[in-house]
Amino acid sequence: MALTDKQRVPPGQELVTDFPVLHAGQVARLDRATWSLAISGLISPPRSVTWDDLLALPSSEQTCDIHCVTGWSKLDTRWKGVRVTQLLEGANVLGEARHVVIRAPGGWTTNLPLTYLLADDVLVAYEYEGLPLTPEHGGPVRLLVPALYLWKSAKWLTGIEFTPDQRLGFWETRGYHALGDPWLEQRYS
Ligand SMILES: Nc1nc2c(c(=O)[nH]1)N[C@H]1C(S)=C(S)[C@@H](COP(=O)(O)O)O[C@H]1N2
Ligand SMILES: [Mo]
Repeated sequence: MALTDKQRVPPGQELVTDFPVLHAGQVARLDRATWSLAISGLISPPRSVTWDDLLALPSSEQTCDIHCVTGWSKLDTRWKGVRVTQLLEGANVLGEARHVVIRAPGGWTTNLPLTYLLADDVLVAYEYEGLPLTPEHGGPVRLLVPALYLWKSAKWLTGIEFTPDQRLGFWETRGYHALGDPWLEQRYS
């Protein structure tokens, strides 16, 4: 049975119809021609994925709900990109890998348990609502992790590092929850 809109909104959240822009610091202006995504750490082989590499991979479209820790949720957002599982196909994530550090420019990071990164709905996204992702929303390429608060969905994605241990990221070291499940209202630690 389909959920009602109300059932799709986690506790303490309000629906919005606009798309707020939120981040620490300045909007990063990354050029597709020079952008690359470093896949490193406990993975064999490590790789650098260019814009052309990414476009050459099978793409996926996905509609999902997003939830920001500041209290807004947005239903039925439509994205296109490459599933992380697709991106990592053929690579060998080493047995000791349990967590990942997600990197963006300026030293910004966020952390995820490996299992959350490898979920089916996690996308390396480059289109939003049928248009190239704007710099304000993380273009050319951002991570999309629908199961967690939106701060885990790194804008201007430049790195995924596989680690044995949890390494708290930018917001997580500033008091945000290490995991950030909106259904459990894991806002702060
Ligand atoms: N690189 C980077 N990504 C980031 C952030 C940031 O500060 N830097 N902020 C996060 C936060 S707190 C939120 S709520 C979402 C907002 O995404 P939006 O601006 O597309 O709504 O981006 C996340 N991704
Ligand atoms: Mo946020």
